[in-house]
Amino acid sequence: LSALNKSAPPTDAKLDRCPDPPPALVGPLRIEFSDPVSMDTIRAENPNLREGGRYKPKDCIALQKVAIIIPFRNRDEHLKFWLYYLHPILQRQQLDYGVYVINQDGELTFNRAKLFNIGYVEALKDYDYECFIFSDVDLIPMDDHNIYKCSSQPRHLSVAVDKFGFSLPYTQIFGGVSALTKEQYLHINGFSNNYWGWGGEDDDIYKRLAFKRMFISRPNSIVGRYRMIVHHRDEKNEPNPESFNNLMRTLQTMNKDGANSLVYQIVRVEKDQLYTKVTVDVGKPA
Ligand code: NAG
Repeated sequence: LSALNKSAPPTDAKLDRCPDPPPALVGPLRIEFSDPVSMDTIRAENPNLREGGRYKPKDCIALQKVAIIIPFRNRDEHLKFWLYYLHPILQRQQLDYGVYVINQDGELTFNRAKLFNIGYVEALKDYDYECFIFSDVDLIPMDDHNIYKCSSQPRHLSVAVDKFGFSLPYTQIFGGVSALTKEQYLHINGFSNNYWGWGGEDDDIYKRLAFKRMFISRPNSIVGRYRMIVHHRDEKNEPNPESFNNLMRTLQTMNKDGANSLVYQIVRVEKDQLYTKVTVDVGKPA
């Protein structure tokens, strides 16, 4: 028996927790979108990913298990840049992570926050994630010290986007890229399912957090720099005329509109080396 024990391969239990901060970070990154990248190139450059866009460090135990949730429709070119830039960063950050692209099926009005709620549920079917990064597909961090993990307070990561002159457009903004632990997410009953079209759903999340007496943590505006891929407003994602009305009622509606009222249909689930893509029917405005 003791001979057997000696030859047993090392198990996870023998690994230490990964160091904080991660030792392989490089700092500022050059991000550009002039040359298109191919999926095969990205796959070849990320040989350590497992099916579904999953990764965990080999030599240490990751500090957090992180699901990255990307709401999506018809943005394949953006997704390629996102995967090309983010996978190497996330591996240097030594996270135990998975990438979930939540693809809204059909041509009806887009619903970003509902896609986030769906991503939360679908990711937890795979793994015991404890941190959720909610990210637009067109935002790429310019410094790998901007760690894609959660904090003791909800965290807003995209603090200095080039589109807004590398500064916050207003202090309560929670859109772009943000991070909530499972507990923080559940404490606010997830996000509203009732914001159809562009705008306001992120302000609703901010209000939920504020009503629950949480505050926003952020990296500084150097580490928090981002590039946004320039694009036109998508069809069927027009500015939502209801959003200001909805935002007046967040306090009254948040306990019945959110994670506890989420209804959707799965159309298909695809596992690629670089991501898990869940195509869903989110329905339409009531
Ligand atoms: C605000 C939008 C918000 C968006 C931000 C930055 C509303 C009520 N709020 O005006 O969703 O993230 O601009 O573009 O539309």
